[in-house]
Amino acid sequence: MTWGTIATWRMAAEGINEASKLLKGKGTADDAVEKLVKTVEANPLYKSVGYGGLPNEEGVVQMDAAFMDGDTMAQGAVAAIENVLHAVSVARLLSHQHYNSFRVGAGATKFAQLSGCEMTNMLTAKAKTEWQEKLQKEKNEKMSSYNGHDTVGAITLDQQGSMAAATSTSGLFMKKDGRIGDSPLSGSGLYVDSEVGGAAATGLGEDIMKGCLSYEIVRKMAEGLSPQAACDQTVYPFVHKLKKRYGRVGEISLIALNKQGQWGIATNVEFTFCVATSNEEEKIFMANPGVDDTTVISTVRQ
Ligand code: SD4
Repeated sequence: MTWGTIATWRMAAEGINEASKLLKGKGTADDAVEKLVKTVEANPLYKSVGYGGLPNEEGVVQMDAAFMDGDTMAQGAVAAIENVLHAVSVARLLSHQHYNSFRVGAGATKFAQLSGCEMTNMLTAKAKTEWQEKLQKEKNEKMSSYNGHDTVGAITLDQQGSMAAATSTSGLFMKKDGRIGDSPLSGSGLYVDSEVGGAAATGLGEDIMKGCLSYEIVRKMAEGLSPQAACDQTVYPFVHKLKKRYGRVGEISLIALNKQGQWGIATNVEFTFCVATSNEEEKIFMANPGVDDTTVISTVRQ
């Protein structure tokens, strides 16, 4: 039976491996996507997700995460949550609630605590040093704060035909206190419908939100486009539109998977991502914007 999973950035490779094991063994898309994202969150080497994530301007790690079940359309999300090891699991718990399913700041952190989620100081010594150095540099050089950011976004399809999507990020390094990106927002950071497919985003949240790009890709797949065509025909026209009408555009990369296990991707910067399906071995790929609004994809040597 068909199964598949795709996730943003090469940092998801280990998570893709974990999710694949579950999906091969007839595990659920929901469990697989949570496991995938948790694997990235737990790794202190990744500076933009979970433990070891870089903090905001005030030295506090504030995370955004979301979870969506493509069968029921149930969604849960947290934003600017602090001191919780697995923000994605908090989002999944919230997705079981009809009310109060998207919580921010202290309320989100309180919910995690009361639900028995593992709480920990997410600021590692390494991330703190990097933050202090950045503060110093900014004082001296007046640099732009907005760099050092990669969200893990993932989509899964299980052998029963169910799909799920999830995201998790510590957002932009040196962001303002309480700044929230696209990652926890339905339709922007992620969207999935088991009868069609799913999509997830990474890049500059402020710009991704302007286009509700994940929803738009799923909508185009529902009209019959392949995941690749849906990504190309959503991301590149939107990048041109923003350049023309807003004057500039940040980094935008989207991944998609449909219910047949086919995948697609579009990006306006060099971007790595990981895929495994019942037809294809686990692989890390690199994508670049090509000519005529297409995407050039190559395999990364592992
Ligand atoms: C955000 N989209 O908070 C996230 C950051 C990110 O690659 O994905 N960067 O805006």
